[in-house]
Amino acid sequence: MENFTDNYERAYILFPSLDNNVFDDYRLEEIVDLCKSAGAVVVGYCVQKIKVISPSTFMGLGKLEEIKDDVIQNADLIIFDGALSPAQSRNISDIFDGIKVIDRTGLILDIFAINANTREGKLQVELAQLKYLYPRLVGQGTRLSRLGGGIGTRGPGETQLETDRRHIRQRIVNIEREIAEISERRKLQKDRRTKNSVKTIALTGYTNAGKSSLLNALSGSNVLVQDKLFATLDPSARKIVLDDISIILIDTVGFIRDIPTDLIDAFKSTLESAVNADIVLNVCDATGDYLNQLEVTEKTLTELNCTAPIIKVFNKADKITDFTDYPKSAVFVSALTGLGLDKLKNKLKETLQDSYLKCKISLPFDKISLFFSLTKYAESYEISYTGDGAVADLTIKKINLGKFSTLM
Ligand SMILES: Nc1nc2c(ncn2[C@@H]2O[C@H](COP(=O)(O)OP(=O)(O)OP(=O)(O)O)[C@@H](O)[C@H]2O)c(=O)[nH]1
Ligand SMILES: [Mg+2]
Repeated sequence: MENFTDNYERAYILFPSLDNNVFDDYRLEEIVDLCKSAGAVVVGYCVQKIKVISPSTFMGLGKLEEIKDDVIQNADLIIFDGALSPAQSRNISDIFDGIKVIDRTGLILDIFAINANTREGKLQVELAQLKYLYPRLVGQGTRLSRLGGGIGTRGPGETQLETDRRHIRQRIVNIEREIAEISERRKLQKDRRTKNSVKTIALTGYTNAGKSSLLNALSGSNVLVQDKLFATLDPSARKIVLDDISIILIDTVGFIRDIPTDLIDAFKSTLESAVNADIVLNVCDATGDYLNQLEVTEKTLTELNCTAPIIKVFNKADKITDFTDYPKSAVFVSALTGLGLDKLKNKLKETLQDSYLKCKISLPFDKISLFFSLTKYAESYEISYTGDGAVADLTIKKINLGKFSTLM
């Protein structure tokens, strides 16, 4: 299927095609890209339509027996594009003479472990891995340590894998505490930004859609861009000025369908600071299966309680010639050629202006203390006292209008 060298692990993909997981070219391309990003080369794949999931091996035994010789001869590991229980993964491994079996979550966690750079990023990945491994350690014996390196073994070291579950629980607690501290520090920074009324715009979206490229194109900087899934793990921020408005652009980790929940949980604090931005961009790859990409990102943003206005940005428009079937509300851009960037900037300015409201409220004396308890929801305010109370000049986000309704 592809040239490879001795440095690559040879992966054979098993793809169970269920009603909610129908096999198509995009899915094949995606799982092949995930393998590549983890440093493996795909030597073959097998798709099986599945009506009833086998509790012991997920896919049918007959099918697995059929490909057995091919897999044993040509592959170093099996990548299963789905979620396996620890027992299923052991049983499949046994059919193929003890070959390493990694499921989709294990594969994604592995890529994250390779790409984490900062202390927080590393902690978040370790947390997700430990939560994933924890139930898998029962009755594993030496199995995990026998794997001897490569995909599925990166991240927490061998010694940690071998220690008992209590140790892991303790480590989870410690990591969670440390992440909370880092997140608290970030919150302080954010409060400072809000005070200085710097606006924030988060670039979220499907992995490899071009979020980092767009950050570079908009800010003239040079953050890492790669044709790899999950190249960005640690959020980076860049300042830009649009007319007179100072804006911080935040690049974030990409999303993917069937993203492991442990991973979203582990990255929650970083992601939350992004989705609390003034505007969130849902960047998708206009050359890919963009409807799925939009949906996955929107679903994840909802799970993260994102309340910011979301702008759909279709990147890689330099490769599109027919724009007819795309959603009407989309903004087309190319981070590569600069196409559409002016339009996007205008849209950002409009949305920023639209999302704020200036108003004047008259406050009788008995409402003044209530007003002060609500000022945390205001972007800025000025109060002047009159004979029968006070008048407040407020700038607030439209979404916070309801908070002040008892005063109006
Ligand atoms: N043709 C074309 N390619 C682009 C464009 N923008 C980005 N790319 C390519 O798409 C790939 C992914 O770009 P990134 O900016 O790393 O994507 P990302 O969304 O940050 O990806 P992750 O951080 O891995 O989630 C790279 O190979 C880019 O060169 C574009 O406008 N047009
Ligand atoms: Mg990126």
